[in-house]
Amino acid sequence: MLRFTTAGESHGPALVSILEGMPAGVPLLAADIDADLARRQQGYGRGRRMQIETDRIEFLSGVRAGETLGSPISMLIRNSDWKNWVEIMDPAPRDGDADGPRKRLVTRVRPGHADLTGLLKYDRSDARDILERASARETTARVAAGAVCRVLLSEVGIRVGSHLVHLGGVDAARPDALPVDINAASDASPVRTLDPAAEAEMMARIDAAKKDGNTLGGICEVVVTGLPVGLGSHVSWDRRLDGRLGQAMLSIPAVKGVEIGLGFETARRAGADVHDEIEAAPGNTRTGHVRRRTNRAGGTEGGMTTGEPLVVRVAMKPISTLMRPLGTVDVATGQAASAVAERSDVTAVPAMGVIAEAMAAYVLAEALLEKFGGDSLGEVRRNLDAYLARLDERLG
Ligand code: EPS
Repeated sequence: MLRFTTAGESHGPALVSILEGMPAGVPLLAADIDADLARRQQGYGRGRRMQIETDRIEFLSGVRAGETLGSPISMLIRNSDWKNWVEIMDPAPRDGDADGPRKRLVTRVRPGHADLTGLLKYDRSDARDILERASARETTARVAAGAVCRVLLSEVGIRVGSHLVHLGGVDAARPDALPVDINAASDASPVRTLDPAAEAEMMARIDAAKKDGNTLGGICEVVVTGLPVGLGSHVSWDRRLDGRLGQAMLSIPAVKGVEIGLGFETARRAGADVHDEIEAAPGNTRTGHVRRRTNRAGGTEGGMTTGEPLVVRVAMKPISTLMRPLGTVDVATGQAASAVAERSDVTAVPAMGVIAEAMAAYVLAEALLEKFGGDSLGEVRRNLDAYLARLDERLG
């Protein structure tokens, strides 16, 4: 089984990402991962923190001479901001300090944030004990794990990209034909959209929100091409790929909605305007030598990939740290108060697209290894090739 875990607080010394179950022999350089970390740091509307950090991984295990070993891959990403937070985040008690063991207590909990619920659940009096881990800083470590998965997928011809389709009330027009290299096009936009007119309007909305002390959400679309038919399974609820993608996407901080293909729109249409008619397409091995005339399903049927592009849309709410704070209760006094207004971003939707790519890459790498798994990349390739050869025999 492929699995990963992350550790680390936003203003602690470092983040850690451990990915277990990657086969041996996958070519892997730190630069492959750093490229995705840098992409995640981009995006118009980010705050000052991103100027402090230059995220890079250090391999601690699992890679030798530019190849995976099949052992757990552990990666360290240092927080440059740690040096400014040592006193506040010191793991050792500072009982001798004049203002006690905790500095800069957060008690004016933010509506919409994990602050209040986490504080009650974990029985803490300082919301920093919650917010440091709830922070989207953690997604750096996810992107590191996802970047390794992306390399495995690319070795077998699967490509993961994303672009923004909505930000802060502005819809982007989706081009009829997406570019082959979606990320080369979307990364060139400060808001990672493929619609230049929408880009200008989105940036204007971000400027206005910033001036207003407000924040903005949005929607990204992840598109995966080159998938073979049959990843995931219809046989059990927890093997259905749609459900696994949904869980992965909804686990991203501030994500509130996921659609596959037409998503919610399918409920409004009659069947003839929803289901994708099938026709023969000799030579399309990965779909089983057929083609859908449309791809409203977004690349899955029965919880399995069809071989058509996988299209997943992910909706993010506005960040809950507002510079013009909302009303709350100060948990230290029980009195009405304005929520804490710590440094933050106006929007992080462009970054969320990169994080959603990472989560998709992880889920798909796991499903790939379930079906074609082996201890080495060569064995995975042989298993995949044998399956594709069988598809050629059937309808090819
Ligand atoms: C975040 C608040 C900001 C963001 C941070 C997420 O950080 P800070 O409190 O240090 O200003 O920049 O995002 C990251 C650090 C990151 O790497 O994406 C929050 O409260 O979630």
